[in-house]
Amino acid sequence: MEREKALAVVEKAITKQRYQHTLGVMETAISLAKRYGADVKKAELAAIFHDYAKFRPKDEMRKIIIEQNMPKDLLEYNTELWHAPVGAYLVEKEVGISDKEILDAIRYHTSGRENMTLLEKVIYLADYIEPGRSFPGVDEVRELAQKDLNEALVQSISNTIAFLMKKKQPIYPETFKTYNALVMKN
Ligand code: DGI
Ligand code: FE
Ligand code: FE
Ligand code: FE
Repeated sequence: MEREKALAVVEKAITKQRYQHTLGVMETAISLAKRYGADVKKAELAAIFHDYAKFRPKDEMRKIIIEQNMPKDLLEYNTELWHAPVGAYLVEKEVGISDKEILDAIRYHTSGRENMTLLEKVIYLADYIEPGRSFPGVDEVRELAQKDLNEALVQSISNTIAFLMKKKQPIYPETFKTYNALVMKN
């Protein structure tokens, strides 16, 4: 699918502000893909659609998680986690993208997972460091992203976990698994 077509589709599904974020993720993902040798076209499409389901009604997302046999523990954790796997499902069903690598990059963009592919890492990181983000510590991750993809990823996941813990939010086990897998490899 061409970029312009993809952007037109996603623009209708999300808010203006989220669309600006999406453009930032797209540019950042393309640049990271070039730097680290990921498929640039797949990175572009995965970035464009990564937050496709962000504004779906919770009831619709809950139904899809149950009916499509997605991990049931998702339902016990923050609803913010849902748009990633539900997005992968809807992008295939409604947009017609069937490339598994692209769909997995969408599916795991919020929690990550053990043994992430290069494309999944690129999308996870692009989502965290796109120019519109202003998390504490994001500039450090931006600098790391120029040097070492895995180092940058560890730092971004560590920041996210620390942020959630500070707010006394539950941490989805997959998020911890992602973190452990990355630090145990280093
Ligand atoms: O959709 P975005 O805002 O671009 O970013 P995202 O999909 O990476 O994350 C969405 C939200 O999910 C963000 O506010 C942090 C939250 N989140 C990520 N991992 C976990 C989590 N929330 C909980 N409770 N547990 C997690 O493991
Ligand atoms: Fe997201
Ligand atoms: Fe993220
Ligand atoms: Fe995002």
